[in-house]
Parts: sequence; C-alpha cells; structure tokens
Amino acid sequence: MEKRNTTLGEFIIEHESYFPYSTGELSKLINALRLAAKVVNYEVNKAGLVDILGAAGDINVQGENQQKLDVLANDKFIRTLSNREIVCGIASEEEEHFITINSNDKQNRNKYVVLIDPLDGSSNIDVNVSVGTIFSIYRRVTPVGTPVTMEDFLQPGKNQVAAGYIVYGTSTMLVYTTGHGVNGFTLNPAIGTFYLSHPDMEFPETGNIYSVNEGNYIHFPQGVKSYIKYCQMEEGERPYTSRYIGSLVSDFHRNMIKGGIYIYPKSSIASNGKLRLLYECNPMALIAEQANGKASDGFGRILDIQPKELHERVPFFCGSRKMVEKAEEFMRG
Ligand code: AHM
Ligand code: MG
Repeated sequence: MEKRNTTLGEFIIEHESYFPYSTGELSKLINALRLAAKVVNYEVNKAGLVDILGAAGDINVQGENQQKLDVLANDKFIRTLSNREIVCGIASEEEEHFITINSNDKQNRNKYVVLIDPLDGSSNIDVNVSVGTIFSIYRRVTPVGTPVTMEDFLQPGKNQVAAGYIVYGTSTMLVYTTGHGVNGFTLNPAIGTFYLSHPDMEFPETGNIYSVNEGNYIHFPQGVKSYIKYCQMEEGERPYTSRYIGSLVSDFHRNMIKGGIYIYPKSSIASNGKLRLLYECNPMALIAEQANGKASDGFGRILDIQPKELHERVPFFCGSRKMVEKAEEFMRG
C-alpha cells in the first residue's frame, strides 16, 4: 500500500526503480505533464471570469487574443512538452497531424511519443461542469535519433508505457499508471502541489451505476438497448442508477470509485461511436485494466485493437469488470 501525503514529485522519483534500466526520461515526462496540468487547471478555474474580462473585443488583460480553452490547453501541453525536449513526437485530438519534435537534431535521443486529449468534454466548460485531460505514452518503434513516423503513433493500446488523466473537478486530481497499478493525486491549490490521496485505485468488481447518453437510445444497436433495459429491470441489485455527466474523465472517475459502467456505443448516426481510440479509449482502457476493471468495444479488448489512423473512433464499454462482461453478453445477442 502506498503512503498517503507523498507528493507526486516524490512519488515519481521513488517509483523510477520500477524500470530497471530507467534513464529518468519517463519521470521527466510525467513531471512535465504535471506542470502543464497545473497551468491548465489555473486557466480552467478562471474560465467564467475570463469570459467577463474578455467581453470587450475578445482581448484579454495581457492584450492577447482570447482563445477557446481547448485550444489554450492544447497549446500549453504541447509547449510544455516540446520546450523541455523530452519527447520525440506528440499527437493531439486538436491537431490534424502529429508533431515531430526536433526532427533535425541528431542529438534528440528521446524515445517517447505522447498522445493527448488536452481538454476532454470541453462543451461542459460553459456550464461550469468538470472537464479533463487524457494522456497516453508509448515508446517509439522507429530508431531513436530519426524523425518520428506514423508507425510510432499507430500502436495498439497494450503497448502503452503509461497513461493518465487529470480531472478538473471539485478538486483537481491527476490519476495515472505506468503499468503497476493506478494512483490518484489531489492538487492542493494553495501551494500548487499534488498529493497522493487515492493510492492503489481499483474498480469494484461490479457496481450499480450505468453511464450512457440515453437520448441516443433509438439509434443504439439492439445489444445496447437490451443491456440498458436490463439495468433498469427490478431484480437483485437492480434497477441501477443512471449517471451521465457527458465528460468521459468525470464519468470514468466516479465509476472507478463507486463501481459502474460507461458506454459510448456505435449507433445508426455514428458508425463507430464518438470517442477516439488513441486519445480517449486506449489511455482509459489501460487505467481501467490496471485498476482491475475492463474496457471493450462490445466484443473484444480495446487494448488489442491495431489503430489504422490517428483520429479513428471506436465504440467504448468500460468500467467494473462484471458489468462490462454482462454488456458484452448482450452485444453477442
Ligand atoms: P470531446 O473530446 O469533443 O469533448 O468529446 C468527448 C466527450 C466525452 O468526454 C463524453 O463522454 C462524450 O463526449 C459525450 O458525448 P455526447 O454529448 O454525445 O453524449
Ligand atoms: Mg475528447
């Protein structure tokens, strides 16, 4: 059991020994994400205020053009990572193409690529509801010292070295895994430090919460419709409670703590659902599996899918293991 009150900085250093041949590169990378998270947290926190200040001509107090927060979060993460030269490539949900870092610098020996959804659920910002950042880290597959290629990004999720999310909620938390369980850190905003508050996080084996946008019910495949009806049936622990924030990070986080399932299925209006395999589903799937949960596309393991393109979408069923297995049973009909 991990010690509470350890700072994230201390935790990262203490856990470097998980990687026997560690060069400290991954630790530096997670440290950079921690730093960017604090900056974005600061921006998200004053979002409502910025609207007021920015009303006149969309120019903020520094005289800069105001940016939408998701664009701003994208810039902050990319700038923090590229300035520190600790990755060789970045792909972002906000960018059409991946970004090569220092492609001409033969001294760039960095071996990690980062994939990021800088501000997930950003439509919730306007109404003061929690949003999040999701990140995913892979070791490149092409030779160190050469420019990254698409191959470095299109790896199955099981190759992830680390993944995590930040939830900008009632408190701001950073939750991550490097493949040795899942730990959650809460930001003390007064001093700008993340403390280990949720050591060894695990999904309860089963739960009583289901999270799905039921407004799309009519468009769902029969398996999902039947599973939703099953959740609503009176029997044993059921009916389950329906909870849907519409912010993946927050819905996932709640379900990991309380026990539940999150579903974004394919439908007659979205042939592969909405969520992106590389920026949303893979990192959440790794965290789920590391926390004793499960993540599926309704039929098979998310982490086994071979991606074909950067922004591809995939149906997503994720949460408490027994609940996901039950939903898969309905999908198989
Ligand atoms: P985004 O990356 O454009 O913010 O979209 C992803 C979000 C998820 O956080 C959330 O679970 C889902 O979209 C909600 O979609 P919907 O409004 O269709 O239910
Ligand atoms: Mg998103």
